[in-house]
Amino acid sequence: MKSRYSIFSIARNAMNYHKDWERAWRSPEPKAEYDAVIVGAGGHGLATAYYLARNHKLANIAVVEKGWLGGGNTGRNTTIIRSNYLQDASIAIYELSRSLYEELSRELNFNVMFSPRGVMMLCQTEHELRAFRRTAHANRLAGLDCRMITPAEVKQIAPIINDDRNCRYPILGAYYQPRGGTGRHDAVAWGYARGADGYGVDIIQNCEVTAIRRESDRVAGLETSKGFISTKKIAVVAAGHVSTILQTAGVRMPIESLCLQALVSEPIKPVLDCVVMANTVHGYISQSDKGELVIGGGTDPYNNYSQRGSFPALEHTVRALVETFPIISRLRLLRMWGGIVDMTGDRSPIIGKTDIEGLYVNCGWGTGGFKSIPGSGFVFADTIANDRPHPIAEPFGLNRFLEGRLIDESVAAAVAH
Ligand code: FAD
Ligand code: PYC
Repeated sequence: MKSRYSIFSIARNAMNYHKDWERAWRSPEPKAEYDAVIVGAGGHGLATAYYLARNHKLANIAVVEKGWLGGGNTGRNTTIIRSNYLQDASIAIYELSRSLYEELSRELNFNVMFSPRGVMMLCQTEHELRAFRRTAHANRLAGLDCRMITPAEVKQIAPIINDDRNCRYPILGAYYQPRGGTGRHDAVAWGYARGADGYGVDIIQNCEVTAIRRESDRVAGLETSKGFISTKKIAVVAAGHVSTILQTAGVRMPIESLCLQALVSEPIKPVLDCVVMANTVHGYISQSDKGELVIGGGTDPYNNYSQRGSFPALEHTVRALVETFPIISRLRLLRMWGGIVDMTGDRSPIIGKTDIEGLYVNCGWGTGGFKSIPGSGFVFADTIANDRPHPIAEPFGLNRFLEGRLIDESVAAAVAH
């Protein structure tokens, strides 16, 4: 178990000039064998490890990561947390996740800076207004706290919005989820890593999985850059790389990998205290605690494995947002980057078992899986521990593509179309 972070531990460590802090997680070498191995130390992999250890008492487990933990999409996203999806199955998992975020800092004894500052999805066409009214009805029927708001309320909540009725895409209203918001992406990864390590989970960084080894229809272990690791349970949670890893076990995934880019401005004084998504013009914006405006747009229009920003995407996103938020035209940009997102055809995740015994997969969160890290880890751990889908995970099985049971979230996922 880890020693607790508290005001007293800060005071105690201050006495020793902060030289004696315990390491947040160890850096172990892989053992020859584990009960279960998770591939990918992003938020989903780390949360899965944490709940496997905490809820299901499985401690002889490892998370293997080819780079550094949280260095994939988890550390590259724009940190929007909301649960306003359209289909019942999606609302269930995203709201489980959002509600776990409410208590996550306390649960992990690590400040994940969950900030329920409100998420607003602008309606800038009649069609969008109708679509979001429908989502709001579906969400309220499922018990979510949300409402449609008028253009005047939009302006009141976000005064920097252009409310000119004669502009190209005037604000006609918005969908509003008051307890949606943001969190600190790195802290979510670090908090789960520290928590999992405290329960004895080995987190092995700089260890690339090169192949899954099978013995007929069951898994035998993993070939990695640090040697072979024997295990009877493998959970692949590798976002945009999931299809190449599963290919080595002969499993073909219905996933496309694309780069999604984002950027931040120079820090400025507080101008925006909620998250605004403007799906018609294809952009979203919030202000970080450091003062930077965090801005993103849509995915690259072609499949690729690039983790970099590009000028065409920058231009497209900023041009789209400038009309709705005129003040950003005068800002300087600080940096931009990209992450490789894993897109399914119905824009919903895949969580569950494969046809190979002991091989589990959690992916397909695409452009929207930061918000789902706690809920996904919770239900996936239960699925692995009990070798059957958790009821909330069940609709998201891989078999839905064979059975034609798609969970269409191409509109609610907003940036994912
Ligand atoms: P990752 O964090 O990518 O982790 C997968 C890990 O697997 C990586 O660390 C990778 O290095 C590792 N890996 C890959 N191959 C191997 C291998 N062979 N061996 C070992 N390890 C391997 N979601 C939201 O909810 N809200 C947002 O505002 C939001 N904004 C986004 C903005 C951008 C620019 C991007 C790129 C994504 C955004 N997302 C957002 C989506 C979200 O970031 C992802 O869905 C989520 O982080 C996925 O987490 P993960 O743990 O599945 O994947
Ligand atoms: O899913 O809310 C989201 C999102 C915002 C930006 C990228 N994804």
